[in-house]
Amino acid sequence: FAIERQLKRALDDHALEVFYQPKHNLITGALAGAEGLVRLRAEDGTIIPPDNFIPLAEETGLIHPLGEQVLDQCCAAASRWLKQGSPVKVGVNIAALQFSNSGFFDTVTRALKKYDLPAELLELEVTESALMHDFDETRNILQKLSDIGVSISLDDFGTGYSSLSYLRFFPLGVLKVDRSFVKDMLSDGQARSIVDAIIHLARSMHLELVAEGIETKAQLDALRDLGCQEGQGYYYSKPLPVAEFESRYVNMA
Ligand code: G
Ligand code: G
Ligand code: NA
Ligand code: MN
Repeated sequence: FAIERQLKRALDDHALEVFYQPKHNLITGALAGAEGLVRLRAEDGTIIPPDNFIPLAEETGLIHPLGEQVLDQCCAAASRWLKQGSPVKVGVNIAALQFSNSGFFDTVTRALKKYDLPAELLELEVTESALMHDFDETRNILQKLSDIGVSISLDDFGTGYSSLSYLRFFPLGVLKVDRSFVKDMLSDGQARSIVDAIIHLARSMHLELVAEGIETKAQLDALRDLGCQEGQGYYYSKPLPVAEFESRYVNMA
């Protein structure tokens, strides 16, 4: 109850925070994008992580205003960075239920317009379970978003229960290799083989590939050797408060 009350208050006050984790080009080290990750600040100032309130938001319907506010903040940030001379593509996590809202497409286009953000600088990160929700309706919405230039990435790839036919059915632009494979790939040949296979799959289907959860130089080197071009993880940076992300990555010239 305490968390629900604090979440409602944060939504009323538009006080949710979004942290940003950089995505990097693994070859050059250059910034390749950012993922927005929502945070709730408790009354005592501590940060409540999303695993503690996203499920609650889904049960109570608060996921809809939450999703809109996160999208709004991410578009505002990307637009500000663009105006400062740093185009950074921002990834926003979308919960399954958000697709069941018939206004979702309009919500996205309204946010782009509000901040004059080119659709190419927005990526929506969806999980396989989100896609399993309402197959045809979800595809229609994603197709319309893809048609206007928004890219769709499949998050936590390899861990869901879906089949590879999803890759044909949905208009995907990016696969994100789940961090469990990256975590184990140096000690477990099977995890390494799976990463290798996903890299080949992405390349032959002309999908971008992002490795998640890179924590060590050895993992970075192994991913690079296998031909992976982009990634994110604690090795580069944990998710950062927006001011810190800007001071580290955004050119203020
Ligand atoms: O930031 P952290 O690694 O603690 O995120 C935990 C989980 O919460 C991840 O699965 C992430 O995708 C999810 N998450 C973070 N921000 C959002 C958000 O804005 N919307 C939704 N639906 N999920 C989010
Ligand atoms: O489900 P999704 O991929 O959106 O989850 C992102 C989550 O992963 C966030 O909670 C983020 O804090 C976390 N994360 C980001 N980089 C790393 C990492 O290198 N190691 C671990 N263990 N978690 C990470
Ligand atoms: Na994500
Ligand atoms: Mn993920």
